[in-house]
Amino acid sequence: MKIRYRIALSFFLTMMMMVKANAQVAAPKPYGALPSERQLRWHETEIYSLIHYTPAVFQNEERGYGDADPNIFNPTDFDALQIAKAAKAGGIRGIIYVTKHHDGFAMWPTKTSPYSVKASSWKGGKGDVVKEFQLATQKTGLKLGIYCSPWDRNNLNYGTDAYITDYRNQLKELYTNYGELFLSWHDGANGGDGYYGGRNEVRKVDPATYYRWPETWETLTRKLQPNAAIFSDAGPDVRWVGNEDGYAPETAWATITHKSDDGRPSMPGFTNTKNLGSGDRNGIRWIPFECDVPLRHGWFYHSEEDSTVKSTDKLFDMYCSSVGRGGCLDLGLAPNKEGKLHRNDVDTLAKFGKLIKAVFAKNLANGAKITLSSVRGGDAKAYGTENLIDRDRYSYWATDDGIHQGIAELNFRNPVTFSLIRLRENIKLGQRLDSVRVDTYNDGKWIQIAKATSIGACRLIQLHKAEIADRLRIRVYAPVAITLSDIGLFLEPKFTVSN
Ligand code: FUL
Repeated sequence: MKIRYRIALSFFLTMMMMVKANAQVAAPKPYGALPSERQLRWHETEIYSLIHYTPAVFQNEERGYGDADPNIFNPTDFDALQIAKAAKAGGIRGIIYVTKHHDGFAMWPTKTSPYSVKASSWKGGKGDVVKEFQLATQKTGLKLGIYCSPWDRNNLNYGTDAYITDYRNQLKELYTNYGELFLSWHDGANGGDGYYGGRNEVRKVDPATYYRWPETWETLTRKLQPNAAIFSDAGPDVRWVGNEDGYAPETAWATITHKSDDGRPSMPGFTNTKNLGSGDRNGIRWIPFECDVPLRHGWFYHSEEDSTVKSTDKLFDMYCSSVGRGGCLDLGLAPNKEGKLHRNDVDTLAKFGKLIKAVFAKNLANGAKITLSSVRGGDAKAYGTENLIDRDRYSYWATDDGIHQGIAELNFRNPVTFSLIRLRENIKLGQRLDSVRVDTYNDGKWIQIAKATSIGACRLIQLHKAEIADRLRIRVYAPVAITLSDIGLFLEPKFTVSN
């Protein structure tokens, strides 16, 4: 009996699967450059934090020269968990620890250089800050990434091949001993004055060739950390937005065609920065941007900057102009000499986290009856309205191949009040949409209240005032079949206060 029942059940399930497979109209062909799996995971991360904590804090500097006595690094109560918990409360999903800044001091006991935590009296030379961040991220469920500065103002060999060997060995240690990394962060600081083993001189390198980045990434990063996205101004997975203010331009495509000024391939610190922010419509590579900005004035802690912690309103604005323009927000955190985040930073992060939760708690579009101008192959289940309001970033509304414009109309039983519109594309199918227009229906006519280009992974349109509507339409335009994954309408708490 039992067996017969099982056979019947599996027959039924197989039939159901076949029916479903037959009913499904083929998905639209992907358009243009596409994100890799590791880039998809990166997009989903949305907010992460670069953490600067090296001897520079104890010198009250933003850039150590490379000659600090290792004993200067001596936090009285370093607490990676306090930092990770505060970050998590702020809605941050990953941290990137600066394992070595330009001063060359390694925050883990590297075998490549005597200039590291091993040489300090902190924890009797047995400490490992990178390990402590790894454990703290594991406990709090955050992702971990690393930044190991290629410019090293301490190393005698900086500028020669011998240093590249050291640098690669440093990456190897970091890629091997600290678990899975979500991001390998690289910048374009390429030499200048420094201690350099006591030579105290200026060293310049050719940024296009010195580091041999493609080889490093291929032989180390991709092999040892295949899921880590690689960030630098030139990509290859994530590009710099071109400023450290936390804002992407209004139009910012995830695709870009990089150029360097002299025609050689672009490298970190050797990229034409003109289109870093905007990207290029139909650019040849999918290299979305991150907006890096410190929570306080500087990247490192300075007590005199305790009052410069950004306000939650400012942070929310930056969130809308980074994540809300299809990128990620990389919010710099700066632990103090004690080894913790100052209470001003902790409080602000907590408030910001609460604000984000409150804003996105309720998608008002959920209450709407949605009508679509057309649905791909008439297959409402696969490509219809439900896909627009579920929480799945990759389910979507689609039109037939020949249809390059579409309208989604939302009708509400009672008028809704909103101040923020969220749209997403299913980026697995590329960045298809050219533009979008949003209208509300008032006094017998449609009135345009917002428009945007570059939608991508996420587009937040801040209206800066509350709109009230019982009918709203979203018009989308593309050079290929329309696809749209998400419609969200939200109200920022500041607009709920009625006078
Ligand atoms: C830059 C560095 O020069 C700064 O010191 C800081 O680390 C910032 C995040 O990246 O390239």
